[in-house]
Amino acid sequence: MKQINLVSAILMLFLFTACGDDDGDDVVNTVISFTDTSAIVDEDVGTVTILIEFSSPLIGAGEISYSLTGSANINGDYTVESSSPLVVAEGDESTSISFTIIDDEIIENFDVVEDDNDDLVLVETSERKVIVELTSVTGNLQLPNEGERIFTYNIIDNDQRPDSGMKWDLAWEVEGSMDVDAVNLDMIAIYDVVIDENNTITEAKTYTISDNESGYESLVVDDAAPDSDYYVVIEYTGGSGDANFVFATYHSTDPIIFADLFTEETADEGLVIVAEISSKRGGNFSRKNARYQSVNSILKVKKGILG
Ligand SMILES: [Ca+2]
Ligand SMILES: [Ca+2]
Ligand SMILES: [Ca+2]
Repeated sequence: MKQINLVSAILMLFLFTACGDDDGDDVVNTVISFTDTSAIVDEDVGTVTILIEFSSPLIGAGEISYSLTGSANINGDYTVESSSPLVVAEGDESTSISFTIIDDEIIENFDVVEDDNDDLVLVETSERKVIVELTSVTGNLQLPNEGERIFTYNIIDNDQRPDSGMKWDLAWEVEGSMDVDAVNLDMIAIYDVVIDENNTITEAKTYTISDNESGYESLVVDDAAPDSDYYVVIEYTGGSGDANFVFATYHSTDPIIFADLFTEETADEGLVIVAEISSKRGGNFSRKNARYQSVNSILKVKKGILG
């Protein structure tokens, strides 16, 4: 009895394997491909879609994984509307990946990169890129040839310096994350500031706050604002990780831009960064060469003063 069972089992296994082979010969792999390899879009374009075409209707279900890299940042420059992996079904002949480009108020002419010494340096650039790469598939799907797996979006900025007043922009990247919302920075313009002997701001009036829950921050102090010295303060209000930020001042003169690091440790100590002090008298603004220009010199702010 035992022997017959074993023979049957071997026979069954043989038949099963043979059937499997036959089926395999009938299944044609569906090769996926981008219809284009790149696109240039304006910052206010809204939602954009990348089409992925199939070489034949898909047999069985499958998944397509993709990665996102490039100088543009998730939730700073664009939001992702399609999750990775994309799930596709029997009979599908195409699928797509969608993004919404964020029409922010940031003037984007610079990118921050690390040089050979791991220092942050500014590089002039007129575009931000979203690089989409098809990385893996399941089921009967097949990736295109190497070199045909990448789609690049170039986002063209649409923001300009104001004709009058002062404008400050704050953008950042979070170390180890593509998502800028891993850290929530806010920016506040305060004036009539009183600083005590402990380097602590004990009194201040708030002129304006930029406190988006998602993405970057931008402020304007216009000609009609009260005459005073304006302190532009960066506050780390949530999240975790170290943020490499770019702070830009746009006056009537050339922009002044610097990059620095707002560490989680600094935030944990309850410290804010006074990124700039500018004197405003009527329509005249002058940037003070203050001691608080860099992260290395940090003012404390008494709790409850800001906001
Ligand atoms: Ca814009
Ligand atoms: Ca912009
Ligand atoms: Ca914010």
